[in-house]
Amino acid sequence: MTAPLTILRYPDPRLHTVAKPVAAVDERLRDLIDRMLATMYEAQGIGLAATQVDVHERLIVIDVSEERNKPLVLINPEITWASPEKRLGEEGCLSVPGIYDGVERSLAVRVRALDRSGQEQTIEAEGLLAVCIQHEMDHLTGKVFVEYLSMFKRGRIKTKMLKLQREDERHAQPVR
Ligand code: GNR
Ligand code: NI
Repeated sequence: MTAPLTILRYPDPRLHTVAKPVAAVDERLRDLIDRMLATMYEAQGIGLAATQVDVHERLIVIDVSEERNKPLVLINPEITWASPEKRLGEEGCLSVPGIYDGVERSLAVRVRALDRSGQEQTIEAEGLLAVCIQHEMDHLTGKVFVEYLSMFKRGRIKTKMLKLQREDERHAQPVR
């Protein structure tokens, strides 16, 4: 059984936690990976960082394939190179549902990480994968993409998210 996890929503302060390195690639970690993948696929996202499910370890899952069948697992990822050339692209985040805005990112990155068997892998990425890797790496250091936007836009987003949250709570009254 791979039960999906709850995704933290901005402005939850736990999204600003800095993740610690994963200590061991073991059964516990592989179970967490499977649950994160299930969570990402269910939410129809292209990536998910452990921070978003309130686990503060350096772990990311990604799938940018159309067919949703090419999972990438990055454990203790480090960006070893980022192209100086940048590009403004539209981003969204499962922790900030319904909000999309432009963020400048490196066009290409090289990332070194362990895979789910604990083997070191190096990934060279460009396009959507490069954007996604940079977005997920930010989550691991407690950064959400809206922090790149103006204070004005961020304030508006925060208000909208809190309102949405209150509405959710109102609709989720237990039946008695
Ligand atoms: O599903 C997601 N889509 C997306 C689109 C553009 C740039 C980044 C992303 S990542 C996001 C999933 C997510 O919130 N990952 O942290
Ligand atoms: Ni995100």
